[in-house]
Amino acid sequence: MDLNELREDYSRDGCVVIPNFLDRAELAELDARTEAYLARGNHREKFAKAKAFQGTLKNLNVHDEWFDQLLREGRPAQVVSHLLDDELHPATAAFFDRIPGEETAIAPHFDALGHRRNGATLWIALDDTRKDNGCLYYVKGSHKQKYESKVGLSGFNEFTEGAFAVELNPGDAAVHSALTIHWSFPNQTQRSRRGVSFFYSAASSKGEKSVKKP
Ligand SMILES: O=C(O)CCC(=O)C(=O)O
Repeated sequence: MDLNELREDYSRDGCVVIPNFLDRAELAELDARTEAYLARGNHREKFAKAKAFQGTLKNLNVHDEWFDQLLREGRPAQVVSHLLDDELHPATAAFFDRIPGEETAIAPHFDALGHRRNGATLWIALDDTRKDNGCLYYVKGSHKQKYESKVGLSGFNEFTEGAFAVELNPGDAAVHSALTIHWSFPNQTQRSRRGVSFFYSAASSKGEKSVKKP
């Protein structure tokens, strides 16, 4: 991976895809640690009963030292720090499942809601992510525009200028700015679509006012 080229693409588009971010052994470990975390807290049963944001679990780093260390010092932190050209303030490590049979997924939004504007999320695929099983969608260049502070921005879909489906293989990563519009559609297959994300603010944005939460 050519980090300087990635940084140029990231600055221009507000998002980049990094194929083979994890090797097989790293991917197997992330998968096993994630599944162990979910099993310990019976999270899949809780997802089934959740009324909103089914399949979303934040703060893995707060309850599990391995995720905390990866968030703070692992490759996700190194790459995001390079892309932001800054030290980082780690915010959260999160798990995102798109659950077969679900009716809703994650509506268009940007991640800076409730946080500072300058930051980024690195999202790692544990499974194949395709259009039919609820892959992410990014809108290139949207980080340079201003949008209302809410989840569920209207007017975005796969035909929006700059929008593209972030189809990934297990171990690939995608990075989006905290201001880049993204979403996912429901999983219309019986295949799993799991991802783990690492979200950071840029250290130099300390003291900046947070973006108002909806
Ligand atoms: O994984 C998903 O379906 C949505 C992820 C997301 O919204 C995020 O990483 O900020």
